[in-house]
Amino acid sequence: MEKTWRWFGPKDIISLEILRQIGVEGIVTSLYDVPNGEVWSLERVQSLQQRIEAAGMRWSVVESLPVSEGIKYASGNRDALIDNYIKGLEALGQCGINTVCYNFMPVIDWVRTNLDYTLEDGSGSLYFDYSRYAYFYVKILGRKGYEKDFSSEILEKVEELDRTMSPEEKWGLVDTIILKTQGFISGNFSGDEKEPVRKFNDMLDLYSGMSKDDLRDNLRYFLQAVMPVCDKFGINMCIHPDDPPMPVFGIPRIVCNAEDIRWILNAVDNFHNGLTFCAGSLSSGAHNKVEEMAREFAPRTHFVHLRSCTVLPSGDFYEAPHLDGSVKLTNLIRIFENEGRNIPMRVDHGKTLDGDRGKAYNPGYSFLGRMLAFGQVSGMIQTIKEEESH
Ligand code: DNO
Repeated sequence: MEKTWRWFGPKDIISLEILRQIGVEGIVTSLYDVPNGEVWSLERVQSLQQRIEAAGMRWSVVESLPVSEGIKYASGNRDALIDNYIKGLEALGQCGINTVCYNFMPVIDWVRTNLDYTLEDGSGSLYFDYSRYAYFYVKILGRKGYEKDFSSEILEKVEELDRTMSPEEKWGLVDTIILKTQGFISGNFSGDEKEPVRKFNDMLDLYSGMSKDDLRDNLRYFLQAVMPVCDKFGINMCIHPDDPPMPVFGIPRIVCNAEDIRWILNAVDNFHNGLTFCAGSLSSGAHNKVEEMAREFAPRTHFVHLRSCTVLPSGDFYEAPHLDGSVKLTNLIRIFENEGRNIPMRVDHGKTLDGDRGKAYNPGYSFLGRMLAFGQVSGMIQTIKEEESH
């Protein structure tokens, strides 16, 4: 596997130089300042690529070339948005950057409710609390029709939270779920959104009445449109699983389990229509047998995120340290090494260690914590490669 690292561009406080020193071979990044839906020009792609190459690495993966909301809900201008996307792929193709990660999660990308959960050793991690998620959905957004999505037990907890949470805690949930986790990923929300709740609700309304099959049709439409340019330049599109892998806020999600992934790969049966195997996202759903899925989908996996979660009986989960968690990363590495395609992998998030606290890192993207995980995973890869060469 190729050892890569998610770097947030020239504004990232982690330098390319230090990444080279810790053994990073390839960079995973994006043109973070190009608004979602606008064209990525050849000049912009080239200039970032040159900067990465000058530091002795290569731009291995784009994460993400974001798919505009209008493509996901099939707005009147979706063909124009797809054309812009294709132009971006052409620019990347001309530069030989051929792994493109994207997602098809409507409105909101990943969801967490606590960005400073303390692990037993005192370091920090990220947590998803089912009742707080439900509280945000029912009481803060004030959506209708939520009853079918929750057990009576969860709904009771929502009422209890409503009685006990302070206004600061309530605002903290908005800040975490919308601003802090969505703000840095070139998605639908910026970190300084003025009316985040209203915007969130307006966007959810765009999907009212949409079924899982409708969303699948829109993904197939998009994939069929981009495959010709992918075939031309050898670009591997790799869809990121939904995180967490379940429908949220009453709208469908279509990359939650093995059956969903099978559907996507078959709907457009082309090697260039592939998967980001994000073990972190998949393992946050107790229904996913992550190792089996890796075995089944390895031939169409073009990018790997290594990490796993600990899921609690309530459905809450937290991001486990890379040596713990429900999935043995060594087993995954063996499966992907077997493909013989030097598939890029990055460690997916890392713990927050003491020296990381107070620094302006994006949630999950600490330096020391990720470096620790990167070192651990590099050791695993090296050992497996050596074993296999015997
Ligand atoms: C969060 C990330 C996601 C991911 C996108 C890919 O940490 O894993 O935001 O980058 O879903 O499109």
